[in-house]
Amino acid sequence: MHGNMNFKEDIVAGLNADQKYLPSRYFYDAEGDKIFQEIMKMPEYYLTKSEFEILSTQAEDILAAIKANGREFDLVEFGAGDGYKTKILIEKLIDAGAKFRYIPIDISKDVLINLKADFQKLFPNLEIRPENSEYFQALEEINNKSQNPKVVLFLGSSIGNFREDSTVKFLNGLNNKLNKGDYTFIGFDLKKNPNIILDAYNDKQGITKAFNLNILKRINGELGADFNIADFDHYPYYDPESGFAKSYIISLKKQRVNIRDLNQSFDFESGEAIHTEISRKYTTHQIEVLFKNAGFNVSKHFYDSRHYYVDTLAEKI
Ligand code: AVI
Repeated sequence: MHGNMNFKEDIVAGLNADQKYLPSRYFYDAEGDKIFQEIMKMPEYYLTKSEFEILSTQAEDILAAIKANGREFDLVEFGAGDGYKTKILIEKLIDAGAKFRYIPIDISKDVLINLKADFQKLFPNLEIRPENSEYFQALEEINNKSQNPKVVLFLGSSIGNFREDSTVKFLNGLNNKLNKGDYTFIGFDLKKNPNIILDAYNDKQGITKAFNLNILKRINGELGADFNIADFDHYPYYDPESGFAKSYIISLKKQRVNIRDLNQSFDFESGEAIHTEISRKYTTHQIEVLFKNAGFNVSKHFYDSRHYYVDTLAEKI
């Protein structure tokens, strides 16, 4: 994920704040990754299904909009993960006759090793050049090594997990590392019936609850804390005005938690909330303003058939 990975410092800062918070990027340890796979399969979690539909049915249109004109391009992916959605896009792009190299970027070496092995089996003729570094640093490396035009993928509505200032910083930073005529292709979750959105973060089986509370388990395991997970609940909330879906962890009683490696204990009131995640939902207009302010020209929006989700292709001008 994006940003510095300073687990201990970030946990200290978050739990000492007046309004306690824990950054959602720490959801994703091995267990969190597994739970997220389960989330993507849930009937309520429409985001993955919507994006999958877009990539599998509109790859030819996406390729046409990229205007590569038969030139080879570098398909760069931020936070590739297991490549579940990228697989379908790559398959369809190959079918449509696109010439490209695939450059997945991830800060996890393991992710890249698995991804490369997996994709090489599936696409033996595809050139795969993983970059194991921070996103923008990797773009610099790519610029040094390749003259090809770039298409930078940032799928899955991951951009929705950034705070507003980080979103602007991210798009400006991305623009800065691209050359004129390069593209970015970013997945955004759209505003829709708030009940549909809330259900996606409040599944009946409790999978999202386990995902949210996993961060406490992680603090127990990595920093020697004694959070009793059963004394905390998951509370998702969606505000249709701002488009912010927020997740909280709620303390179910007045309690004190010790974190051995910090030499500190933390008090929780009964009902006290720890903010863990934001998942922002956008209108098409808001997306256009975001891109315009960061120096991009929106080429095309690719919607799923229900208009729940959009992948927007934008060109650096
Ligand atoms: C990874 N990210 C886009 C997911 C989301 O929808 O914000 C993470 C997630 N949180 C709860 N469910 C899924």
